[in-house]
Amino acid sequence: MGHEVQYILESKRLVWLVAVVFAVVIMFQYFEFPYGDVSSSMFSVRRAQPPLSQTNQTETSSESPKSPGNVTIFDVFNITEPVDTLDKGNSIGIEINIQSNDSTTSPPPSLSASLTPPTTVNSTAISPSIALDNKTSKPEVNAPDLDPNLKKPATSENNPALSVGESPVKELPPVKATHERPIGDIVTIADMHGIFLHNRASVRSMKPEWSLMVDQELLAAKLQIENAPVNSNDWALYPPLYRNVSRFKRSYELMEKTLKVYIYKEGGKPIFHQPQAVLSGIYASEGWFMKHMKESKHFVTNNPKQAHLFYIPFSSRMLEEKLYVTGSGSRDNMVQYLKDYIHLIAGRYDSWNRTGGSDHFLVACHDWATDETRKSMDSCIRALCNSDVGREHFELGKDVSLPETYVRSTQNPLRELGGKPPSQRSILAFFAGQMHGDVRPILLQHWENKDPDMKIFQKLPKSKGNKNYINYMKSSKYCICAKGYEVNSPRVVEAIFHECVPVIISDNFVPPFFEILNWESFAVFVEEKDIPNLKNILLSISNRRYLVMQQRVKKVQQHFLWHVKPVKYDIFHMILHSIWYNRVFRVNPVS
Ligand SMILES: *[C@@H]1O[C@H](CO)[C@@H](O)[C@H](O)[C@H]1NC(C)=O
Ligand SMILES: *[C@@H]1O[C@H](CO)[C@@H](O)[C@H](O)[C@H]1NC(C)=O
Ligand SMILES: *[C@@H]1O[C@H](CO)[C@@H](O)[C@H](O)[C@H]1NC(C)=O
Ligand SMILES: *[C@@H]1O[C@H](CO)[C@@H](O)[C@H](O)[C@H]1NC(C)=O
Ligand SMILES: *[C@@H]1O[C@H](CO)[C@@H](O)[C@H](O)[C@H]1NC(C)=O
Ligand SMILES: *[C@@H]1O[C@H](CO)[C@@H](O)[C@H](O)[C@H]1NC(C)=O
Ligand SMILES: CC(=O)N[C@H]1CO[C@H](CO)[C@@H](O)[C@@H]1O
Repeated sequence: MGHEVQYILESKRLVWLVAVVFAVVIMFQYFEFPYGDVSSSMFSVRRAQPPLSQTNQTETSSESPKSPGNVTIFDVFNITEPVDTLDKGNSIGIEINIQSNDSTTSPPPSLSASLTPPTTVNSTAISPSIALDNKTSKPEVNAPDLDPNLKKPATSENNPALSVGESPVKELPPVKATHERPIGDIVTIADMHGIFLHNRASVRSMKPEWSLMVDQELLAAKLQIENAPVNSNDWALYPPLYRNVSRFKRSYELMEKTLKVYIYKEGGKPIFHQPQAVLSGIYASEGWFMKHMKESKHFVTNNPKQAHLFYIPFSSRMLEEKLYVTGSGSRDNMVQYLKDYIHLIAGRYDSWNRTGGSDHFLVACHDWATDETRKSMDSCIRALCNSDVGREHFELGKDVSLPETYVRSTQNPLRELGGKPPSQRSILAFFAGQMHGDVRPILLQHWENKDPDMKIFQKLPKSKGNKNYINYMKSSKYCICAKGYEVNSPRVVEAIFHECVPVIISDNFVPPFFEILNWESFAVFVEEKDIPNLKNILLSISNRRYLVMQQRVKKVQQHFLWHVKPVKYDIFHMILHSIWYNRVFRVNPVS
């Protein structure tokens, strides 16, 4: 009970915080920028709220809000390159959609809350770092028995029947009892922007116990990123995809120039140091990252004193594979294993104690990793697929959302890349998957066999190489990425892989590379409660807007691809970059 009260108090603080950030951003935007990327994304999530009456496109931004009294939705279309399929006369830079005060459209709760500061204003109450969940009690171990057959490694190579995004290994029922959140208490992507900015501005790593050169280098990098030259963009980076392309470009350059990573040698195989074990299936991100990191001559240093980051090279998938006692419902031994490891390296190297672990990182894709690493590695930068900012302890601005990628061919991770051109995408929306979690049954209940435009299925029948599933992805306009047991799903990257616009239905999910990418410019976010309106929401997106998003999906694709040998701006470098970026912005040198 006390816990709940605590929780509600936290929520109020958050709402107020978001209000403050919102107001500041609006003012900033209003006075400084014709089109601020932050505020546009803060608003544009509401695009998903149907029914919206959209005005015709307007040539100028003169219809900016004169007061926050009327909710305005900005939608920035800055098409710097011609989009072949767009009508020629319409290549304007900015499109403004104004949300009418249509009585059927009640303002979304969090938005109206943002606009009306709560009377219980207490700025001292804002906690320095917002981690929404406050699990004071140990997660209750209360797992349904797991089918041992479901625990075989997800090697699609030898199991062609294994369905994309439907790996039986993947979505094991949660071991912990779910922490029920009050209804409606969700963190939307707009809220996430606010939390991120707040944490960025206010949360620092522990001050190092003693100073090293690397601290100065990081500080210098931070200054250079903050003062990144504008208009020196790389042709390979399409500005609308990014929160701030200039900063990203500068930060990426500095990473290439500066970053050194020390990889601990300790740790036995196969849990540590054996990436080959996890190169296919839905946890492949952690395996591929480990492989590329260990093979990198460019980034790896053998001198801990020269390292800006320290990698803890374990696989959360192998941890589960080797240590989880089927049917036990307990993760205690896995948690202990990691704790012992940290104890070992903290005793052997002074690097851990110097910063309390805040320059250490891990990359883990198993659902359980978020919880397993919560205690012993809380100070580390954790790249996690299960990036749940609601139920799990995922700290925006410190932790990194790791893309979950389903790799079918270890030899050729790019097999089946791409999809049909927009004009040949005849299906409005597609989903197929097992009924994991509580969102998918609702999706199916509303849309399975209800509407010919909505291809919403349970698990598809087996087909060789999963052709059936892939063909749907290649020929649909929108691919529905509904959460399973946890917020993450390989569908998000699969959709991008097949050039299908992702529709993310997973409240509290922090999408990959959140620090860098302006997700709302190429993906649609639909709140779980809006599933009944899904079709209207999708139909309310104009064809023009769809074409723009689809083109952006193609442009952002490079950041989500694994290559046998890493290439610039690919997923390996993006993961490393997000870790670097969070390290740089939290640097706290000895004064
Ligand atoms: C809000 O919109 C209404 C109609 O849409 C308009 O009459 C009113 O003047 C607007 N208020 C402000 C402050 O812009
Ligand atoms: C579009 O963005 C480019 C830079 O990204 C800028 O130079 C140009 O003025 C923008 N166009 C519009 C119409 O805002
Ligand atoms: C603000 O909150 C702090 C602690 O929560 C409390 O001590 C203080 O009295 C509050 N101030 C106001 C003005 O509410
Ligand atoms: C989390 O709960 C603990 C114990 O109740 C409390 O001391 C702590 O302040 C809480 N943290 C937040 C952020 O509410
Ligand atoms: C991007 O960041 C640079 C460097 O901090 C800044 O000068 C520029 O105004 C930012 N651009 C936008 C659109 O916020
Ligand atoms: C780091 O701190 C721990 C706990 O204080 C201590 O046991 C350990 O010996 C320290 N490590 C080193 C290398 O001094
Ligand atoms: C180009 C365009 O979308 N025009 C529309 C503007 O709005 C009117 C009424 O809302 C429509 O009838 C036009 O088709």
